[in-house]
Amino acid sequence: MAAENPVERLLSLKGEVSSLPFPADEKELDALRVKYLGKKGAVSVVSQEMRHVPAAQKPEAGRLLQEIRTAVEGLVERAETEIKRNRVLREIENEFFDATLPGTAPEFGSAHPISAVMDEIVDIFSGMGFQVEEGPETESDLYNFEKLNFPPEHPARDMQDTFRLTGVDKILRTHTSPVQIRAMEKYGAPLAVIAPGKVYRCDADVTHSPMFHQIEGFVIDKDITMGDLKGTLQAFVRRFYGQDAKIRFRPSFFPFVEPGAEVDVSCVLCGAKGCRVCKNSGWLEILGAGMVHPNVLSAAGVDPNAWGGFAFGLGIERLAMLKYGVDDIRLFFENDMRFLRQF
Ligand code: FA5
Repeated sequence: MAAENPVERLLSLKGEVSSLPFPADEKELDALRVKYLGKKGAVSVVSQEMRHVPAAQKPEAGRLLQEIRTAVEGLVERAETEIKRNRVLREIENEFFDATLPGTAPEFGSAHPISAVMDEIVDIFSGMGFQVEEGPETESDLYNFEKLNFPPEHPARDMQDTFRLTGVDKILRTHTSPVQIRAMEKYGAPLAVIAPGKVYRCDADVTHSPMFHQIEGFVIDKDITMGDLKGTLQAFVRRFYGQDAKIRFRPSFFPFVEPGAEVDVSCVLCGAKGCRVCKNSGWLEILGAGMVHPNVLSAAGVDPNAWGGFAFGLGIERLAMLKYGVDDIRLFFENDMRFLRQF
């Protein structure tokens, strides 16, 4: 441009650009883009040469350059839109759509057996007058252990292999019993509560899973006896497994009850004759229970001299295993459709 009159050169480029044909397809559009806007394209070249334009002609040259650039960019943009629109129209024309073809039927799902068993148990206890409460799955040591009468450093804490969270002073709750404290603190006495939920323990084999479900149940009132506990559990088991189901209490220890018991149900799969699931004993342990310890009532702000109560904690997977004859707890969590479809 330095040799020619720059303004004339720009004027001729402007003339050329204003009569450019409209690109018919992507190939022509690309060629146009490269020819004018590419690194070595006409517009780029004249832009670089602007520095050689004499000062007096600079304003005129700058304006012309801007007009040229706007014209080319505008053409490219209109061509892009038009070409894209034509492509879509062609696709629609070529597409065949038969609205009379049958659709794909959606697969019907059903509740997971653990959810179904939980719902059924909650229904049974709701019918007896228990209210449903929930508590947090990440718990403090205070609610999971201390207020439940587990003294600090007491070996009873080892009974429940605890997952501790790093960086915060929290654990994953090992049982639903902390909801006893939370509910008593919230409502006081008298009270009848069931608390379903997930619990976690570092434990895994055919009858133990690191995440499993419990339902806590407890009643706080005046003159509550072990007979009330037994009657409530017997009524529940009959509703859940049928009229022939029996329960038996075995003495056991939990720091938050006194006396404490483990409760077995007669094996409904073999009619208590002995089978693989009940390990030929005719009985299967399904829950822990007992009379609420006075220290627990005090820790939750309930006067142990005025009130008493019973509590129990059911393992849902165990109840489901017995109900459906499942002999490996892990089947519930593997999500194998061949297993789940049976329910
Ligand atoms: C407790 O968790 C007590 N909180 C229960 C309780 C509540 C006692 C109120 C007294 C009063 P335990 O650790 O035994 O107790 O667990 C209760 C039930 O959960 C067991 O009977 C069993 O059915 C189930 N269970 C325990 N560990 C596992 C596990 N790893 N996987 C699946 N089920 C389990």
